[in-house]
Amino acid sequence: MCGIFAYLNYNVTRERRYILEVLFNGLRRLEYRGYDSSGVAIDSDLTTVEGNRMGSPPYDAPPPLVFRQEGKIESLVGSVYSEVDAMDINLEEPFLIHAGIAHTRWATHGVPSPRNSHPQSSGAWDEFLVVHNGIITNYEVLKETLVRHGFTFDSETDTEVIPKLAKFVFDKARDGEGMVTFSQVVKEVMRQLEGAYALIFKSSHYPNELIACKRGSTLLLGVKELSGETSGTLFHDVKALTTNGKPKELFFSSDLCAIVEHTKNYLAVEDNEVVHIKDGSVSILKFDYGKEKPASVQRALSFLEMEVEQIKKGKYEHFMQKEIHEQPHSLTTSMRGRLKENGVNLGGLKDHLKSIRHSRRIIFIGCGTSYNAALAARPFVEELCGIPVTMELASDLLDRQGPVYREDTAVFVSQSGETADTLLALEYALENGALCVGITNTVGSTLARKTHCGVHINAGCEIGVASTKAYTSQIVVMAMMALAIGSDRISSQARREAIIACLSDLPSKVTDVLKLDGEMKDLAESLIGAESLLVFGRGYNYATALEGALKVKEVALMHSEGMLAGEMKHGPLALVDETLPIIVIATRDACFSKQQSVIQQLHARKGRLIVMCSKGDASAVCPSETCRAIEVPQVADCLQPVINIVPLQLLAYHLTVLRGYDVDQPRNLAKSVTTQ
Ligand code: UD2
Ligand code: GLU
Ligand code: MG
Repeated sequence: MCGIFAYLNYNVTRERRYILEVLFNGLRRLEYRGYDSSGVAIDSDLTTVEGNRMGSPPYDAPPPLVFRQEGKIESLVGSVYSEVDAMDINLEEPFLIHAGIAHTRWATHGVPSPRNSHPQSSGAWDEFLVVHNGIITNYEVLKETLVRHGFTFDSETDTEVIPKLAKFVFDKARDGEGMVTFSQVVKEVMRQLEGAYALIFKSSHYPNELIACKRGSTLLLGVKELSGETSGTLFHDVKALTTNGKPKELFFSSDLCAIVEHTKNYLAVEDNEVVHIKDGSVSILKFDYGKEKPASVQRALSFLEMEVEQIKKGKYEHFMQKEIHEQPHSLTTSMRGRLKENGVNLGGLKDHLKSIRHSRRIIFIGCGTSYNAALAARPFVEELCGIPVTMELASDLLDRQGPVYREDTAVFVSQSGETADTLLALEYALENGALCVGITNTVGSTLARKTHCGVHINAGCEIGVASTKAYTSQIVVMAMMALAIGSDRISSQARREAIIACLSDLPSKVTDVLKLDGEMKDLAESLIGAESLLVFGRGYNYATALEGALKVKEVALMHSEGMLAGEMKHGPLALVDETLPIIVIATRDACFSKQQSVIQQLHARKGRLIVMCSKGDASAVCPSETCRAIEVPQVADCLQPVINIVPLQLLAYHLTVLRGYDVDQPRNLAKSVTTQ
């Protein structure tokens, strides 16, 4: 949901057109997260502006150009170029230094409209502009105060109080002492704000400067040095980037996907830090609101291990399709360097294994697909670790305020690491003293930072809103986690070795199952008109049933339910007739014969059956000619969910395309659900 992108070039000449394109491209990279409107702000020059506005600005620097639009980014791009043309603004004008900001909005306060889009403004002349991700919870009180001081509000957003507050603070300080720095203004603004947010400020009182700060939401700084000298250095001090006049480009974004094509050197801004870019140098002040004086902090840049190809579609039509087909590769990278012949090595957990083994219970906490991945992991975690595992949907745990104890290990699963409900549950578990472990795909995410320890799944950037490769990598990472926790149990050594052998072979087995693509397209064609779809699974594949049904629901916009086959007779059987398609997962494992009996019972009630079975089993499991079979390669029972989900992902994908819906950005859904 929602995104921030900012671009500052320092001592390197960039034309206005180039700057705009960098900003637009940044927004395009954020598009997959979901949004409903967008906007940008860049600099003008006095001559162009005076021709178009009355009066003169209350300061020397020219006011910025602000463009906001509802709908897709391309509609913003189109309107910017036509407005620029109408205003006779020179797109070839060069800037040796320039600070531009951009935003994709996911409306929380006020309908999607140009007026409510960001950048939000301090008022006439746009002295302060702000782009914001998140929610300001005390905006009503702040608004009342500002209105009393003569401010008038143009939008319905919570955000608008921020630039207005900045102007208020600025005016007051200037009337008093005369001088106030940009970071002092923002520090004072931040002191007043409550809620979760990431912010970028641009101001014509501080030309060519940017300020970024955050609390809760994610914000990253990318640094690209253009003088060959320091390139190739993976880590350097931000301080080293100060004072020298070397040409560089700086980027802020809420998402590494928007930064990776420019630079791999980045820094994750932390809560209560105010990051100030001035004269091309970066300084960071950290506020401890108990104390008066902020402390200046030194931080090292991290090196991003992500390839640019990951954010492009390549030969595929859609990101979801690409990500499904990428799974042999993403699973390989998830396991890289972590599998040993007779054990696993998870750098992020090794110092905590002892405490986890001593915990009384493991609680898996997640939402949506991540919850399903944890559910797929539950049986083998229980088996290999001998610790009871309970499952929690994050929102439900919070609603109930369910008991969490110091003796618990709480494992939080989230692809983005920013899922609001999961993060709130994390806070709750931390307060209750549990050991908190994260499983996430996003380095630098809030989840990765706030958990005591964890494992990055390293599946690569996932752009399709419907999670596919992250799901299979999450399961594989949790399998490795179970192997690591259970590694002190001598009795299960042989079982662990068999699972490890199977893990190394898993990517090639996924390559095999992907060959079902054509068959799944064919199956999708036969289901286009269906109103509903049921998926029955049990044991290791209960999660597969839930996740398969979720995929169909999410992208193909078809009603679909995953069900525990053991519950069939307690209700769902009433739905069965000749028209309702039912997928039964009956691959070989300890539940196989029970699933055979489920198939028989559904057949007896003339159910429209589709059976997923192990290779070679089709004729044995299909009770009639009309029953379709999906034959999949067989792997170790506990890893079978990684294989079995793939045909269902393909089915959901093809159903969506055939039904004519948007695969990568399904209706009403966002990639990272960053609000409650
Ligand atoms: C780390 C490096 C990897 C490579 C490798 C070499 C990072 C991000 N990873 O991978 O690039 O150099 O070492 O051995 O630099 N963590 C949490 N919560 C989470 C996820 C992770 O606290 O939700 C912590 C984890 O406990 C560890 C750190 O983050 O301290 C990195 O985790 P990882 O899984 O990337 O660790 P590793 O050793 O595989
Ligand atoms: N709460 C703000 C608004 O509704 C920001 C939403 C966002 O994160 O995009 O404008
Ligand atoms: Mg999801």
